[in-house]
Amino acid sequence: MRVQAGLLSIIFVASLASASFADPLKYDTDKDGTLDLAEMEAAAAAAFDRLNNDQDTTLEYKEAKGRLSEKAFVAADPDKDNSLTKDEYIAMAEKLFKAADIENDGTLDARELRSHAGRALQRLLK
Ligand SMILES: [Ca+2]
Ligand SMILES: [Ca+2]
Ligand SMILES: [Ca+2]
Ligand SMILES: [Ca+2]
Repeated sequence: MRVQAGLLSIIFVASLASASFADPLKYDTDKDGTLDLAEMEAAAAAAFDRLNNDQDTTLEYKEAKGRLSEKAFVAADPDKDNSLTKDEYIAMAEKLFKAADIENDGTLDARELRSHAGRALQRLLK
């Protein structure tokens, strides 16, 4: 049992490591080394369409599962209809973008994308 638990924790650590080494700038479509707001919004809109399995106009919690916590989902849903429109999804991504933009220069570099807010943002763009 002890050996198995040790092995599991190694697998867990390995998967965390590979997640943090994923290219944080893959949404940098103009390849200038930073993610600007337009690039982020395009990535968020594309992610919304990918996640929206039933092809309606909103994302339900089960469709968004794994991308954001239940608390974040509620915070992103100001009209409290238990679903996120594309505008609500992008507005939430914008908030994280601004929180991650530590230098406040309107773009996110690789270091800012690795911040807590930057990583939360990346989960929304996947
Ligand atoms: Ca860019
Ligand atoms: Ca839906
Ligand atoms: Ca809503
Ligand atoms: Ca910045």
